[in-house]
Amino acid sequence: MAKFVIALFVLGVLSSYCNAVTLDRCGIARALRAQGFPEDKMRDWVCLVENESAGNTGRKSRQNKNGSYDYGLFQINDKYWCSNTGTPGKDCNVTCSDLLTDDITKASQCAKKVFKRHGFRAWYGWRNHCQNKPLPDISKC
Ligand SMILES: *[C@@H]1O[C@H](CO)[C@@H](O)[C@H](O)[C@H]1NC(C)=O
Ligand SMILES: *[C@@H]1O[C@H](CO)[C@@H](O)[C@H](O)[C@H]1NC(C)=O
Ligand SMILES: CC(=O)N[C@H]1CO[C@H](CO)[C@@H](O)[C@@H]1O
Repeated sequence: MAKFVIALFVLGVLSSYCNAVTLDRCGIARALRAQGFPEDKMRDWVCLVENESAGNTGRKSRQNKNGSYDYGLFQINDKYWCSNTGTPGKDCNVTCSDLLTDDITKASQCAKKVFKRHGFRAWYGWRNHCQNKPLPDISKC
């Protein structure tokens, strides 16, 4: 049983890597619009995604100092938000590999939940590169 579960997990991780895409600036903006992110904060979101994952939906971070990892376009942390056990769970009720696919529906819902609770300040990528900084020009997207 354990082997089976591990095999499934490995398959899941592999297939999610295969399905990953890297989005450029306008690709990010279009994908976020399709997920209903509000236009008045779009430049902040695009900046955040560029700095957190460089637009790579399949990005998994290296291990953070506190032992956690960050997943996907929004680099969502597995300490509170996504489950590493293979069954959906934690505050976003998803597996972490759900956050690595090219379908960003779940990752987007989860990011909105993080935002609702903490705002953009939840993301170091935003605090360090976007807050009080010139934001990306998406007027042609
Ligand atoms: C662990 O570190 C990551 C990245 O530095 C951070 O996003 C996360 O909130 C931290 N988790 C805890 C429980 O401190
Ligand atoms: C979590 O998601 C699963 C489907 O992935 C669903 O069946 C379950 O009801 C959800 N649980 C909560 C607490 O929302
Ligand atoms: C490291 C990184 O991705 N930096 C980006 C942060 O955001 C600014 C504004 O969008 C980009 O110009 C940087 O390339």
